[in-house]
Amino acid sequence: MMDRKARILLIDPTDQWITNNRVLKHHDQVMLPIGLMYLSSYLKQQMGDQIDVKIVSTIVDFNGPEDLEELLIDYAPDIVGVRCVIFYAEQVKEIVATARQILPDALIVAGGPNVTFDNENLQRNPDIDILVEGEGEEIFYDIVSLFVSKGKRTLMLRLPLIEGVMYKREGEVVRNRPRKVMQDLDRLPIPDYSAVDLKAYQAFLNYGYNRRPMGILFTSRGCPFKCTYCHEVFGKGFQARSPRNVHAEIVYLHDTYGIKDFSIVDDNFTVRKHRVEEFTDILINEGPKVNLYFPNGVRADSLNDELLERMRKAGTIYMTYSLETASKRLQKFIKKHADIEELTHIVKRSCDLNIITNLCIMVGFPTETVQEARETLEYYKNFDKIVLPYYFSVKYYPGTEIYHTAQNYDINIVEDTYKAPYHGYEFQETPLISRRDYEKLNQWYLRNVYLNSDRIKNAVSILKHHFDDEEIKDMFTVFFRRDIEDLDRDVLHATALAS
Ligand code: B12
Ligand code: SF4
Repeated sequence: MMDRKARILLIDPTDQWITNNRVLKHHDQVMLPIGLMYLSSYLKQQMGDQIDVKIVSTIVDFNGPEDLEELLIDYAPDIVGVRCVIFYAEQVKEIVATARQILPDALIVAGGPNVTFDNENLQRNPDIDILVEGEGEEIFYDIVSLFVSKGKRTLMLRLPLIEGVMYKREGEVVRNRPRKVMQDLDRLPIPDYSAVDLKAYQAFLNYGYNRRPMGILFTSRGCPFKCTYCHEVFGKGFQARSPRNVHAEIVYLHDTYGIKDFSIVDDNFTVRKHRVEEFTDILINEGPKVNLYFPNGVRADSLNDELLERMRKAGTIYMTYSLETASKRLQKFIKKHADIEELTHIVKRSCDLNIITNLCIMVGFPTETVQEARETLEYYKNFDKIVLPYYFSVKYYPGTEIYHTAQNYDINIVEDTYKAPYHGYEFQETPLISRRDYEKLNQWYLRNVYLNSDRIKNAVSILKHHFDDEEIKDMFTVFFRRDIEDLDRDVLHATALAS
């Protein structure tokens, strides 16, 4: 048993993602590290004052590697926990190596989506003691409580008894049985907002591209659909928190921190209509008055006019729909099975309700032809009020079905393409769509969709319902990757000239 509080440092590697530009660094989008905040609140609920937790996000809290070194020396954590997303694999490697060098005896644990899909992590990062797969709360608690009560040596010896971990034994990676996903999510405490500095996050753009303090809500885990390009961080079931439980979180964050803007980042929020109805009813009837954002792809075919209007009434101002492809053949092939007509209707309705409406499409699926890709891009002609007409290249992430079946379609996966941002130009070539084809499609899209002056004019007028001019300028600084000083001159007039 330790005779003082155990110090736990949790790190979210989040270097620049969108802007990739030091001058525009503060126009990068950063989300609160909600996964780590869940770990912290769960540990505090179970262990009370036996522990002290610090959470840092590298882009927010560090200006360079020396800041990490200083923190490791000053705080001297007993346990260092790192979240791994594939994009930051190199950053994770550096963080872990630095931690081991400065703190040779610390326990180093890694978790997060990339661990779940890439168990070579341990071979590549020998300084990691334990990898945690999938949901982390219960597993991390088992690890920390054993560490605190019995010390690192005993913990390492008892690892075979802990479900959901990977570790090395005599040079070999051992992967224990995975842990079952949590069924009753209502018993999870509210993520630990006391462990982060909300003000520091406001120096960056939040998940709605503004600088308001933003609460992040994860109201369900898992998704029952089987889209071939998608992950399975929380399994193929659907575990949902009750609407009352989610409402209590909103009230708490609103009353305690004055948060009025909330992003719901579930994989599939609308899968159970009655849950959405109950949740929106509670918010409409009991308040508080808040703005709801859905920045992840929502399936439009799980909505209808009535439900959408109810969501609007409950405060929804920002909706992102996921279509991915306008080809019915590919919808079937990628197992998305989205109803394209229904989506077209809901997206238009959403714009007419003055909701900031975004749509996601992707190009580069196995078997997709250039003609099909072009038809998907031309699908954007159905709309003239979309604020963010996203256009991504398909990323073949480890752990997904398209990754495992790529060789059946003669696709040689290039690691650099799936480690790149969705909106970068790194394209995974297929035998049917070359990089050159992709560049041409991209040019067509930029000219006809992204820089279309009518669309932008309409988008700005919808944005003005919810944001002030400064906030809209911030958004367009990201969209155009250059400083926007004057909305009329630098956005409306500039796009009119381009088209
Ligand atoms: C919101 C979101 C974003 C947001 C916020 C980014 C962020 N920091 O997460 C934005 C839009 C910025 C984003 C961007 C990207 N994202 Co994203 N994103 C998500 C999404 C939908 C939710 C993330 C989330 O908050 N989950 C909720 C919390 C509770 O879960 P969690 O963080 O995973 O934490 C739990 C466990 O993983 C574990 N855990 C996590 N860390 C640790 C650490 C330790 C020590 C332990 C013990 C446990 C542990 O315990 C936590 C509690 O249970 C996920 C999908 C998903 N369902 O998770 C994709 C996801 C994480 N994103 C993904 C990707 C690829 C990206 C991008 C790299 C895309 C790109 N190519 O540009 C960028 C990266 C940029 C960035 N800054 O991170 C992939 C990751 C795949 C992988 N193998 O790494 C996912 C899984 C989706 C997918 N396509 O498959 N994303
Ligand atoms: S893409 Fe969306 S609907 Fe498809 S499996 Fe992933 S989360 Fe579910």
